[in-house]
Amino acid sequence: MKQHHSVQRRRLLSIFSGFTIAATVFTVSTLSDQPAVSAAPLSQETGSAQPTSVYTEFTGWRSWTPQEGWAITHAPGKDLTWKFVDTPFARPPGSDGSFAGIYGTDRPETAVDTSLVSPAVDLTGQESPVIEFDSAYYPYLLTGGVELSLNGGLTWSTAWEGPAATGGTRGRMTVPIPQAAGHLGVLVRFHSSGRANQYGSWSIDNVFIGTR
Ligand SMILES: [Ca+2]
Repeated sequence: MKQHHSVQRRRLLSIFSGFTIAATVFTVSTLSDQPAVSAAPLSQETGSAQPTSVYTEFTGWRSWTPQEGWAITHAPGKDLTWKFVDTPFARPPGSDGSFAGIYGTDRPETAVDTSLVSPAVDLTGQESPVIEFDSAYYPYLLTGGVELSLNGGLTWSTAWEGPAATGGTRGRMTVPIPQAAGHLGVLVRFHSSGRANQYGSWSIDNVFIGTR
């Protein structure tokens, strides 16, 4: 078992060169809770096994344990991260059961730089893919955005930026991602940074990636 883990880690690190620290977090959290088959969703080698869409309701997910090929990453020293909860507080419209959230009340005045990263999606043959998600976004000192990677997590580009509206923004978001059309191994991450305070939070549920 030990030997198997080390093999998986080397493979992930090679995919994530330039992204070493976050890749280590990903590897540890994934391998401790997931079967090995879903520990390498980012590899181009396994492209034929990538789903052509992802739909995740986070049902039954708890605390800091992602499932189904999702991962949580955070920058060193910044330890307020995404977590999975089932609570009325900050629940997005359209959400039920568990959802994913970041809450400044958990660690006020903490610096934040965390992402909830999707499994790799095969968008070859798709001309008009989208990302959809239910969102309750109250930024205050936080910022939030949805980012795309077309190279296994080496670089990311912004697909959606959380609006700076006073009082927050709630509802189902639809984000066209024509820049990812035709690509294999597309990764989507929900990235939040900034500082936590008692008002800032971002919650998401019912994430879809693919073509409707
Ligand atoms: Ca849910």
